[in-house]
Amino acid sequence: MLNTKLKKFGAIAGLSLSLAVAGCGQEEPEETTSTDNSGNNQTEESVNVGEELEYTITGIEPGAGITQATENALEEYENLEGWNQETASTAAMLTALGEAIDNEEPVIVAGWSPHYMFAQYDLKYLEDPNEVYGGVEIIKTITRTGLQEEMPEAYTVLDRFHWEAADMEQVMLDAQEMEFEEAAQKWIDNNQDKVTEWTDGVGSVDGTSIELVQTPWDTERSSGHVAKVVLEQIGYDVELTNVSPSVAFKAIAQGDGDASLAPWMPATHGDFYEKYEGEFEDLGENLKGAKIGLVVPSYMEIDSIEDLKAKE
Ligand code: PBE
Repeated sequence: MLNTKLKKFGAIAGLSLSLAVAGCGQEEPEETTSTDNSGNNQTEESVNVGEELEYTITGIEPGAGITQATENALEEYENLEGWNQETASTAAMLTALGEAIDNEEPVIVAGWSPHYMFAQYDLKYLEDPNEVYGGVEIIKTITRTGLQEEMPEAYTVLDRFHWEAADMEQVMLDAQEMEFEEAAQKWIDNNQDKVTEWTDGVGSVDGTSIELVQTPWDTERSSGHVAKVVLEQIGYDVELTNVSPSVAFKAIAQGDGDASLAPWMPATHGDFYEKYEGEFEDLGENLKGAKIGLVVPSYMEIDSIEDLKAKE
């Protein structure tokens, strides 16, 4: 299923489908590119990946769900003994990934899809036999309790809001060249049939304020801005707030925010979901077929987290 979604992205982005397949880690490992005369065989090279990387995985923001998942992976995989995660920002991770690829060097990053990194580079997810990163993730919509009674129009639209990974990817791609608001408007203009399904029979309101809480990644900026524009079309005054995932759940649980389209489940934000369960309303998925995990360039010979070697 994920494969199909990624393939669609490949098609939309006008890029080779093999990129999408590589993104799922199903490509055969490539031949060694090493040309030295040391007689290194593949096994020895895999051993050296840890040394070359100084046993470091390049993570993203400290508050991301995937950052915690990577900490869990470092605990759960015995072969990751002595490894650590370096956190900074998504931008820094993408820079490190791009630089490593420019130099054909090894790199291991915390990655996720939908994301244009899979269209831009030839990448693969490392297999995760312990399922620390879950399998396939979904993205959910949650609201504060009481929203249905107080803002039934918004509630209905948010409840109906669902789209495909390819839709989100289109907004993410366009937002590379324009503001998210414009990219969202463009998607809405091109997908009137879907938007009409969400708004069909919903009455308009007169400037009621509503606050959507999102997390600061392009995936959620996309869904957040599309929801904002659609709600504005029916008369809401929409504020979009960017916070970390834990704060997003807390804000909705406390009623400080009205709704969020940002929770990734079950693995990415499962801990936050459980912490506040019962204090918010779960409107179900708004997107299927997301994924998080450790991502490497396809030219690396490792295929699984278990191929990494513990620090001696
Ligand atoms: N992400 C993108 C977020 C959720 C959306 C996977 C980087 C996270 O890990 O919290």
